[in-house]
Amino acid sequence: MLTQERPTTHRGLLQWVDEMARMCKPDRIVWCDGSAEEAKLLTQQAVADGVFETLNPEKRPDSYLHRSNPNDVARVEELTVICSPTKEEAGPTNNWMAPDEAYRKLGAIFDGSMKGRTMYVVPYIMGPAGSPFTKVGIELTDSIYVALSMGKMSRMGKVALDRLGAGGDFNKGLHSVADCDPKRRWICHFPQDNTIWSVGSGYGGNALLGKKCLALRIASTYARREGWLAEHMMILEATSPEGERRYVAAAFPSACGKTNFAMLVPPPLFSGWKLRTVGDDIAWMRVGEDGRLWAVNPEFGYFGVAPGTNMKTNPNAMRTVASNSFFTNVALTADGDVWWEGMDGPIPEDLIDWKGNPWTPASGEKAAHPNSRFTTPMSNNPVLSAFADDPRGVPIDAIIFGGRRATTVPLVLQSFDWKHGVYLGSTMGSETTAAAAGQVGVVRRDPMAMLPFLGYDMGSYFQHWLDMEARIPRPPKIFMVNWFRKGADGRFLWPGFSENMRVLKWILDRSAGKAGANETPIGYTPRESDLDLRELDARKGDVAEALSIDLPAWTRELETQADWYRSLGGTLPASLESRRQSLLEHISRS
Ligand code: GTP
Ligand code: SPV
Ligand code: MN
Repeated sequence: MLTQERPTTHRGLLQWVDEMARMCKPDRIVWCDGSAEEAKLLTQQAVADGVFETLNPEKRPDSYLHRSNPNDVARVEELTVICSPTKEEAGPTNNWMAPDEAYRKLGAIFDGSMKGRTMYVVPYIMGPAGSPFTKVGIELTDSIYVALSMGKMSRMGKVALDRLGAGGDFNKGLHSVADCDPKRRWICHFPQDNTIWSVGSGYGGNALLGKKCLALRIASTYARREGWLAEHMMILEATSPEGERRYVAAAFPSACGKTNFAMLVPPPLFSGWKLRTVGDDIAWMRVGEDGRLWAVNPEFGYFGVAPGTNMKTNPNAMRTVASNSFFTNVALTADGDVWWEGMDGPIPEDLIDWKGNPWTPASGEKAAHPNSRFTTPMSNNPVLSAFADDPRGVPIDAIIFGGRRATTVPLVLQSFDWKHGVYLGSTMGSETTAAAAGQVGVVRRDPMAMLPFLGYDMGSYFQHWLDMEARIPRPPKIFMVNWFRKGADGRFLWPGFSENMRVLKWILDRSAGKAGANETPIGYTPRESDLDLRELDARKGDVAEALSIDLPAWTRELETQADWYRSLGGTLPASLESRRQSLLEHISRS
């Protein structure tokens, strides 16, 4: 219920809310309790305010369209800052600002930014209720869209205040859309204060502070200190026809296939397999008493890429967003439903594009923004794992790194050992996507898919990964995949999506010491005969090309990795650079 009563006796929380309200000067303060009645009232308010457009209740029950400011459609990496006490702690891959300067600079923008608006106090937990993994956050926001989205994406409201109690520690998140001016937009993280200040954007990872800001940037600093891992990884459960249940965690950069992989539907040949989603974006992993690495998904919902999602590529996502979902920057059909590029069927007539203008295919622009997204609770997912909410998490058998690489990187590669796996993750490259503002399609290093999400120095992060080996008596095996390799004519060599099951099966078999492989200078790859390729619809020669290792191309790849490693400065673990050199020598001898 909307109430002016303050539903907590936590003095630190009450004082902080008062202090932030004195700065931002909202007209009203509303404490969110996360109840269904509250969500209903806030949604009605959002519709009345024009923040949401109600979709056709027959086609898309309980669902709403949101159009963001056209200048505010993706994460902004240049404006994302780690405000640790020293620049060295943020490291060479992060933007850094001195903490007092950042508080001053953003404070000036926050000052009076909520005049005439409501400040929502949004308590939430990241992680299952009752889990030792779980962290509490409070987000103060003047965006009703953000408050409602946090209700879908996290366990929000009373559950968090209950967990916090009268004196527990919590992440202090302050968010205001302010005037949504890109020149006054900043996403600042203060790991030493467990604080996030985000201003000038209402979009996804910039504004839903539990997600990338807390669960990755801030959590990664805790993870390093406390000996665990906070990673940009999906978590997938796979039960074989024999009933063996196994788990993989996969780190692919933004818009490179995590949600799709997390909801994979096996092809008919593998119909005896049961695949279930644990998480689609973030994994927190700790060493369990049994010596294995256990993972939880700290989120409660999915903020997924809409374009390209259809009944063939990701039927489970289509079913997940069939109702009770928000859609941001997609197109609107004449009968009040949503549409995006790549959806099933013919292009509907009389579409309204993501900016709210009439659209036809002749207009030469996309109807849905390439980074348009759905927001939906995981409880909608028809293939949700029974363990998605388990406070203990799930034990990981294989870690998979993957990027979007048109050339060089084979369909799948197994590392020789943990250290080599860390090397593969640390040198991962991927073509940039629409998930972040800036140029799309240029290859950049995105180690462990964490370049935009690490809260501290990159070299120290690699050392932390290396150090984890000694802490995990029964470590997962480490693999690398690339669904995106292209032939000379520019088409994908591997059909991807449900066919990725064939690669997953090899990965699971290898992790169990079963399937065969070819030992190459850069790692183990399957021969065609090691993969189950029966009934695969692929052009002759394509799979062999997707699997192939082009040693001259790998020589160039390893040589360019030298610049990347050099750019990381003195904290780069020496063993990684020597690994790179020995791999180069290995290639030249072979
Ligand atoms: P974020 O939410 O930004 O972290 O993205 P994500 O990693 O979850 O990516 P997602 O699964 O949403 O996929 C992004 C894009 O990649 C979509 O357009 C998909 O259609 C496409 N994609 C996913 N899997 C495959 C695949 O196996 N092959 C090909 N060719 N495309 C894929
Ligand atoms: C990503 O960019 O990796 C996302 C979307 O998952 S956002 O929440 O905007 O970060
Ligand atoms: Mn992501």
